[in-house]
Amino acid sequence: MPTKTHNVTQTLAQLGITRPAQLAPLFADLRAEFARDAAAASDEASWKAFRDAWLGRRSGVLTQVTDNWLKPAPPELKRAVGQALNDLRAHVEAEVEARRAAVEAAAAQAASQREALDLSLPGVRRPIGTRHLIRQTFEEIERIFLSLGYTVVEGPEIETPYYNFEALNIPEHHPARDTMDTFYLTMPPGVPESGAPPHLLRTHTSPMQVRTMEKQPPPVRIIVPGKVYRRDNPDSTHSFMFHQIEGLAVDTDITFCDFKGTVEYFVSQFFGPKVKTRLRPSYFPFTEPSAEVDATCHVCEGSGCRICKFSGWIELFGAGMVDPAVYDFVNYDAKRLSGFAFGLGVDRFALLKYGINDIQLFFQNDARFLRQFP
Ligand code: 2NL
Repeated sequence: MPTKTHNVTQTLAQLGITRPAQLAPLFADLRAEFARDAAAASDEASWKAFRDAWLGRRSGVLTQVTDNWLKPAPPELKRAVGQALNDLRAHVEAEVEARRAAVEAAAAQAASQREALDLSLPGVRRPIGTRHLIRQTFEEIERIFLSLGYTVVEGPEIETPYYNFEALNIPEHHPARDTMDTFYLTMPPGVPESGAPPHLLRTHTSPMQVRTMEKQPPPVRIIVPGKVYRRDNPDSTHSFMFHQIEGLAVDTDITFCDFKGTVEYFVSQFFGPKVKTRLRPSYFPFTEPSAEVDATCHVCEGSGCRICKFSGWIELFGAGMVDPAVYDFVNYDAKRLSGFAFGLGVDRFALLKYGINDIQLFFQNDARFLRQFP
């Protein structure tokens, strides 16, 4: 900042100046010093010090020139000193302001450089996931039934024995319960519901079909996708949790022909037009008659291979005409109504369609497996 070398602390008399002509070099020196100070004011802090040093009311250079040079000047110098001081003041004020603008502009320029976006940098690529193959298979099946006028219904995975078993014509001690053993949730002692029949994890999505019939009058055309549970040990074809879609169509004039036609249409839409179906007699407590739906082996097209154990056929799912006993549970008129129902394993459908040999792959979430089904 302003060096102490300038002589503004002395009067003109002390400086030996007596004639107006001597003033020019004196003020020229001051301007030269001012120019050096101005050049050094390169940021906001040094600019403020520079401004105060020259324009400060108390002890700025201009104040000192006024107090020490102008005020005590003899009459013959006063006019010339006043004139020179005015010129100097105008110059200093203009230059201080110009420096302020320059310092601000430099700061803004530095900031914009610091904060500049480098548009040539590569972006952050976030890998976009895909729907799990089970989800994709759900959607493929749902799309086929939606095109036939069915509605998709979902419901709870925790159910009561009534909706999972009794209302489906599976009373306690019925042997069908052995193949549908599941997980029971016992309420801790003290919880209001303890002592009441325990809740369980549903073994099929049929409970939601029962609930739908309880709520709405016929006709009914629904499919119910969802997670189901069984007390199974995991292996390449079993899991204690798997995925099911059940279907139900109930109306006043639904026949076995409607059942067969729907099944054939669905299978050919899902597996392709080459695949043929057959119905094999079976048994479920909730359908009568009951059937297993088989399809010609998609690998050998029916000629026999290792996949179909040389039978030419692959078992797809179970189905049948709804047992009248089920209608009684939901207060439907069993004499007037008829319908069919089916239940299929989504995991099994995905295994068959995509040639996968281990159901556990669906639950391990190994990206190397999942990425094969984008
Ligand atoms: C299977 C195949 C099936 C049903 C599920 C059903 C539902 C109602 C009434 C009658 Cl509300 N049936 N569902 C029918 C046949 C087969 O699932 O292998 N289940 C053990």
